[in-house]
Amino acid sequence: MKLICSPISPYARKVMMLARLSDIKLNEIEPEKDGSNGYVAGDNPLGKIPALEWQPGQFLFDSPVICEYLDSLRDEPLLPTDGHARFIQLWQHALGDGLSDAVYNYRYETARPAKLHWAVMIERHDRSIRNAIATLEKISPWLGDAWTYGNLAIVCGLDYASYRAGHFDWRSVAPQLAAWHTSISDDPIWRVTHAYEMTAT
Ligand SMILES: N[C@@H](CCC(=O)N[C@@H](CS)C(=O)NCC(=O)O)C(=O)O
Repeated sequence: MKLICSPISPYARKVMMLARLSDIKLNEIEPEKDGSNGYVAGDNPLGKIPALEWQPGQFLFDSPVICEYLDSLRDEPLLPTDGHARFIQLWQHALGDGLSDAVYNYRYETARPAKLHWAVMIERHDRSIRNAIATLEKISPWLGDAWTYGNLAIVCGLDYASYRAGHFDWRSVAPQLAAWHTSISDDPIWRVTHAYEMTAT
């Protein structure tokens, strides 16, 4: 299967990690952006990555949908079928993705020329980043040391925050979360998909 992706995208990286974790070999293709159309290579009408060609010429998106699909191919899916445990994982996954969303939005607000900055929106996204970190710090004792459905999104969100929202040193306000992140990141799957040092600008 072809995956249109880049490890810089926390959403795509999450999919790349799950595929490696599940021994699913994907043909990973890094697309070029096409102006205001975004990424067109994946035939995603929204112009975004990741997109997975799961049937010839048919692409799945967005990343939670791709993750559920890949997870369903596993002998033992990460996402529990049982109601409560399942929704805890989906909630954690959404929190990790939500952190990535806030960082992404913050980044694009602050990347504009200074005269176009909209202080209210910058503060709005910054607030979401800080609140997501505060919530993650509270739940960090329960996250566990395995790659769960939720943990994949949370780790990708945290790394993306370090990369694109460096104005906020989340480790200094969330020491338990920082310790958890350090221990779960000591893993080849984390290392081979971590592209930020090479490309940081
Ligand atoms: N909710 C989507 C978000 C995907 C997304 O925003 N991807 C960004 C890369 S990090 C993108 O493709 N941006 C290109 C654009 O919007 O032009 C998902 O989970 O897949």
